[in-house]
Amino acid sequence: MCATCGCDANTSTSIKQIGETHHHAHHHEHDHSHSHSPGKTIIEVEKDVLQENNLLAERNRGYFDAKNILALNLVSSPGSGKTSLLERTLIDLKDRFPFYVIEGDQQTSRDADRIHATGTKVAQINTGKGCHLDAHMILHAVQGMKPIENSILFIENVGNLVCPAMFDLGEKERVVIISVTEGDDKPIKYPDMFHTSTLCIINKTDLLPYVNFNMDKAKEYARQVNPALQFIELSCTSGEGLSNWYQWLKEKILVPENV
Ligand SMILES: Nc1nc2c(ncn2[C@@H]2O[C@H](COP(=O)(O)OP(=O)(O)O)[C@@H](O)[C@H]2O)c(=O)[nH]1
Ligand SMILES: [Mg+2]
Repeated sequence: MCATCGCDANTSTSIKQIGETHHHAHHHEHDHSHSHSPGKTIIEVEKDVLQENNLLAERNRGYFDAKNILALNLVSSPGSGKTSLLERTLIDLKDRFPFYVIEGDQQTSRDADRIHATGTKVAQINTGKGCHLDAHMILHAVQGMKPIENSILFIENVGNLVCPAMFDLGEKERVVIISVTEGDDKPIKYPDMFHTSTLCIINKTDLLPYVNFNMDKAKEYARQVNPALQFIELSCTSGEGLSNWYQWLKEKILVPENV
């Protein structure tokens, strides 16, 4: 039981490498010693869970750095377009760079199937009742996936603007995606996610004429919680703005490009 957010991530997770016959179901429990005096227990368990996660995240980061793997953690609410962005990116850039994807959802391998269809190696993590990925899950998924050196690993987190903000996965950068149908006030309602991200992608700009979304206001709210946050407006459907995302990505990728 993950007491940090009350979800059941650590006892109900399964990891599946898509496109391989071997399925690895992973279940583990964390043992936390803590005091049961009133008002104290939750704080201590939360500290334990996050401390343990942070240690594993640093281990992942060391592994990624040593192998020059650019790990990006994509976070958003459900439906803002994380998988759509990955599909477009992989189709457009897969011949130039080696990509890997880890998909996180509570149930199903629907997103992993979409990624697999682009010809990209992908693992699906199902968190069961859990509402976020953690560093331990990434460690196991990467061990099964064995990404090569000088590659890019996209991690699509569980759709949720709250809990994934607390769990460092060992990524190099966190990319938060919002879509114009969600309302421009999300950055101040869910500040932690925007505070811990480097880049904010504002997706579905093709729908701007039909929805009440003030672009300047959304950015202003986001800058209130993170003055250094960068923005890219795009539409996965029309393709508008995708070149800016590819440019951002290429500046992060310290890997020779196959041209
Ligand atoms: N109109 C429009 N729809 C989009 C865009 N990007 C994604 N969608 C749609 O939004 C829905 C959710 O997208 P998906 O990629 O599954 O979101 P995820 O849950 O964040 O991975 C799907 O029906 C997509 O076709 C976009 O730029 N414009
Ligand atoms: Mg998705």
